Amino acid sequence: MNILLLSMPDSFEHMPTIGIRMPNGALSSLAGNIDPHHRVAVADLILAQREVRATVEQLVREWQPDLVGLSVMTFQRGTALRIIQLVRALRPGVRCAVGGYDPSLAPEAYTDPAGGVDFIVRGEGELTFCALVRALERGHGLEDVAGLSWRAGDGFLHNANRPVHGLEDGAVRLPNRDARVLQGYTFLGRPVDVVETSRGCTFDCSFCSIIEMRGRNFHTYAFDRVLTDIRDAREHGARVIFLVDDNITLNVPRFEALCRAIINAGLDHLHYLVQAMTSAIANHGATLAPLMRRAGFRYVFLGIENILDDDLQFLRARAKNTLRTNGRTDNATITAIEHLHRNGMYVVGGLIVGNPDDTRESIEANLTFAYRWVDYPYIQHPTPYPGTPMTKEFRDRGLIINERLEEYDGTTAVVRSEHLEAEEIEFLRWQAERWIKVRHMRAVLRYSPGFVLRNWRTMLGHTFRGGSFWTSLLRLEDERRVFGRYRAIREAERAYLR
Ligand code: B12
Ligand code: SF4
Repeated sequence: MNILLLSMPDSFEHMPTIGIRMPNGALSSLAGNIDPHHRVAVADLILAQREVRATVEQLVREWQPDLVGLSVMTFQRGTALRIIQLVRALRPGVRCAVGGYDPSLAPEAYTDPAGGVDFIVRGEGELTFCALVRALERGHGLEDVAGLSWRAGDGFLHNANRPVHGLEDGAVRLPNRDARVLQGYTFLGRPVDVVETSRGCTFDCSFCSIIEMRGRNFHTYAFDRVLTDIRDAREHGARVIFLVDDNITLNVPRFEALCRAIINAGLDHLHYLVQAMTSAIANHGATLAPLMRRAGFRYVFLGIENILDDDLQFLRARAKNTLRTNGRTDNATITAIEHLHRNGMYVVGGLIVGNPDDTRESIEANLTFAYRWVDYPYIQHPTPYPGTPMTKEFRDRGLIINERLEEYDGTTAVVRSEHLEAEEIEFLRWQAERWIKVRHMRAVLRYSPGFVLRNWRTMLGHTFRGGSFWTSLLRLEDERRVFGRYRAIREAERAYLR
């Protein structure tokens, strides 16, 4: 069978494609887990963001797919459905499957017969997709494929859920990177790849989709497998590895052992990026942070979420931001950042502003904090993704003001607070964080001089689109007018499939 797997081209504000284009880890993992006699191609459309139509046309012509699979986040839903229409027009007999967070958490959005979706893979995909492909190939019924929803006539049947898979038994095989057919993955000019060492998390932050997706659990791959995967990524050209685990810092002794394993395996010449909890770094940073640095970690995404206690309570993120000292508990953020900085790592600061009770002052307190402490801002607005507890609260309080899902990209404020309009919240964030990004360019210059010398104009242009660095610096133009133009540009950018 010919199978074409696609990830969506839609990107968001903090990942300008000039500097960051990551492979989608799900697709290469799916490709590695179907039977090897199938012909499979993986195409990350982020690599062809401005030529989506031409790229899809060419891929369909070249691969003549019998089955197309799309990986979809909520803000990418519209693009995914448009791509399915295009694929169907090009190849009428093709069958289309969708998977990932959005189809798993909002399957009803994909069941309209006009949408063109034949199969929805809910939750973890490797075993379900493999079983689906086998059943299609052999002409078997689909009733027994756990985790699958499928079109039957004009309706959709939803099979039982597939239990979350323990990764320890080796049933999920390594990703197949040879299946990738587009080139150009980059992290600030260095080739990048993604590797998983674990899945799941036992916390229950109210904004996070993961709990609804897979429940509260944590499963790990054996280190041998992880190191083989890293070597494979390196052999495919990667010099930077993003460990995409949901929460690798859930088990700190294991994470420390992983750092040692990376060093002992001689894989510490690569650079690593990772997401971490502030409490884990703050409470264990004295030993963990030096080890991370020795293993090659350079950028750490810290889930700070908010520096104010009331907001942390709303986000249910207090426990993971707690520092314990002599029986006292404090906010862990500054201690965590200090450990990372002392060991030469950059902090990507994940903050969420615009929560229901936020005022101008509470948002400004977070932005000022980010300016003081964070190297690169990853400041977002709370976004009501399907199935999260936070979504229910925003809906119950009547605070959702925008239902256009393509704008649910994290940096468009689609909810207001009790005290501020959504647009004002977004303006405050936009206005503040451009300067943190500009400041970080010096560090990027040290990290990747050639890349910055080639691209600094485009990078600056992206950060200040709608206006310009100089007019903003010298305050030559009304910031609100520039913000209006920025929003118009952003809106136009979202038409990925022209
Ligand atoms: C790593 C990661 C990223 C990386 C992405 C790297 C990459 N290119 O893949 C970065 C940092 C770039 C990123 C950015 C964003 N992310 Co992100 N990210 C994650 C994270 C931590 C892990 C995803 C991952 O790779 N897992 C490993 C793979 C193997 O698992 P998987 O993706 O779940 O795929 C499995 C199944 O879903 C399924 N599957 C997936 N696709 C398909 C397709 C088919 C055909 C089939 C059959 C099955 C299938 O099978 C896979 C294997 O089991 C998750 C979850 C979390 N804890 O926060 C969030 C998450 C996916 N991100 C999310 C979001 C919203 C974003 C952003 C918009 C920013 C933001 N607001 O947080 C941006 C947008 C990215 C962009 N395109 O510009 C949301 C999605 C919510 C939703 N309902 O859509 C999540 C769930 C976090 C959350 N907020 O709850 N992200
Ligand atoms: S700690 Fe991270 S992965 Fe776990 S529930 Fe919270 S945001 Fe999600």
